[in-house]
Amino acid sequence: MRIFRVVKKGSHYVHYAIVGNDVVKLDEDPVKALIRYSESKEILGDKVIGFNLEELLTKFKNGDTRITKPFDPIEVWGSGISYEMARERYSEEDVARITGKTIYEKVYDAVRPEIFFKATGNRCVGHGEAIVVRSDSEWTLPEPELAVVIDSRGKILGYTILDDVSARDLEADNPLYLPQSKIYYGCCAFGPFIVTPDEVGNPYSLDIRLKIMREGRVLFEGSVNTNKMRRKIEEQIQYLLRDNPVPDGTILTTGTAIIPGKDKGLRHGDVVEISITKLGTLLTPVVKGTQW
Ligand code: DO4
Ligand code: MG
Repeated sequence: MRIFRVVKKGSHYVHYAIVGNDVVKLDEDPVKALIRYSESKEILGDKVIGFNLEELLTKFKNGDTRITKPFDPIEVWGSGISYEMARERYSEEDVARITGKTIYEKVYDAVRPEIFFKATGNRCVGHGEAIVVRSDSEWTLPEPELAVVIDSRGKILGYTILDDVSARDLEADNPLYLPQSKIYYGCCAFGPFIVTPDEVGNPYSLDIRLKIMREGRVLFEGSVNTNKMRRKIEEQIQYLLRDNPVPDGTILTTGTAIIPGKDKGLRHGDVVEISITKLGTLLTPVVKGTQW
């Protein structure tokens, strides 16, 4: 099953599920539907005939109906330096060090992973909606990541594409600036779907692709397979939940391995395209700070 959401006439939100070949208008909260599905219970809702999903995915709109983020998570958390490539994060820069190692090398080798608070639902955007470059950042990058939606006990209810947009200049300047680098309006995009584990299969065999488009041209392209993930998702979830209760429908994003360079910082008017096998494509325009 895959879940998505549309907004009609700017304010009326409707959740849908694709179950087999049917589109179903959900009669219940999408997180509850994901939980029911994970317990092999019936999904509550009516079949819809003639739904033009393709138009929503390509044009983001169909009449007065627009696609948006699949739901409003209460909490979004991030895990970092989970791929080997991320160990080198900022190796070209004057990165903070602890006992001779950069903070990234240090966490890569440590037992404890990096887990950080990323966003609340109101700071997230969906497919076709704008991610934001902070007004005080000159170097902001997209971080294309596989994310999981979990219940309060850590069970994986679904997977989604997530962009952990980060003001890398702030983060590089001082580790104490990480929350400002990571958390602000428009710092996180996810969707277009939440896809259940039975449809995804092995989460360690998915291709993640990133494209940054500028003025109709490809500025940057990169890809990685999730088989390169070193901190496994279960381990990340375990640390997230340690002495830290989270609500049903929490999103945990599992880290990036695609790191565009210093000269690839996002600019107003760029478009970021992230695709993950079985999860689809998440397209987001970019706006600069005060203009959102
Ligand atoms: O502190 C750095 C953030 C790490 C991160 O977001 C990632 O590896 O994806
Ligand atoms: Mg990240």
